[in-house]
Amino acid sequence: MREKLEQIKAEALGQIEESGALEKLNEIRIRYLGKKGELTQVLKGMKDVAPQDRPGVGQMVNEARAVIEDKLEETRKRLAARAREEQLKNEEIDVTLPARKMAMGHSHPCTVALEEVERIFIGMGYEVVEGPEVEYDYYNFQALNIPKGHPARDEQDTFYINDSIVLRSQTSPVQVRIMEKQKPPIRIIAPGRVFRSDEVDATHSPCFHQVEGLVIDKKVTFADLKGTLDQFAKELFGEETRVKFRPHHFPFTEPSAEVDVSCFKCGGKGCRFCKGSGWIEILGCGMVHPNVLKMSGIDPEEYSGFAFGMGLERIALLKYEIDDMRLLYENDERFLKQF
Ligand code: 2NL
Repeated sequence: MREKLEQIKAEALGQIEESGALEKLNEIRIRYLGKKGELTQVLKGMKDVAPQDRPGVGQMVNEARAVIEDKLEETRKRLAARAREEQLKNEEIDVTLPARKMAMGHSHPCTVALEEVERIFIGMGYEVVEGPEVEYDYYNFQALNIPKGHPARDEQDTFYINDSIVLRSQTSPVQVRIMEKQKPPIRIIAPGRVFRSDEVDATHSPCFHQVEGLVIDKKVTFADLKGTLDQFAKELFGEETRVKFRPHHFPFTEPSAEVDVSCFKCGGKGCRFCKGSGWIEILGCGMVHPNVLKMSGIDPEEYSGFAFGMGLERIALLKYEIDDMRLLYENDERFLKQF
């Protein structure tokens, strides 16, 4: 038995010595130390050993195993170090190669348009305010002179959460909340997401963005409104831009108007972009209705104000000459990275 073990040990050590490759080492480990390996076979033959000799043989097997394991480990380390050295010698790193380009994101065209609008109004002394997207019917409609049963409520095709709560269909409720809280003068813009139950097409989406503005002070007139929006249009579309106020109706302003700007493509002569008219509609506005002031606790005898509202997507589409709103929402990088 002893000779047999010595023989196995010598054989194993010899093979390890000659192995020369890491993969070979594993084969050797299995051959000698594995479940069906040579040393295990010896242990299985223990039943033929005289009982008094068994402890001695067991100890010899363990010693042989330890010696083989040590040799395996030592050889593994040596071979691994050699392989690494080889690799370092053969691999060339060209530090002069140009770096891989980083994929850089940038702002969405709507964000760029919003920041531009904000910059212009902040420059005129306005403050940017935000408010809830889920709103009470009271702030979205009633406080804006749109009582229950008013046709404007159907027109707007609102998402109702329940009888008294809606997804806001405009950002005016943000401004109503400010009027309730803050004594004039008020000079704010309220940008944000709004919701209407519209079918998706080139110019509609059930969720889009608005920027509304509100100014309230003593002796604010329609002339202030005109001057403000004239300045805004010039900053947004260019110094040569002219504005035109067309009479309109909104329940929350009186008088009300829609505002067109002279086409910045053709200068007003008429082209495909402005559909031949020379004008492009950009927003709605008016003098805040006395009922609206009263409901929020502002005395219409003492104060007056103007308000306006624009669709942000519409501004972005115009600015970047995009002809379909859906492109703004599809998040196709090939489209977005053009702006
Ligand atoms: C449009 C027109 C408008 C307003 C919004 C407003 C807000 C308050 C009081 C009075 Cl708190 N008016 N907002 C006024 C006129 C027009 O939006 O076409 N928006 C896309």
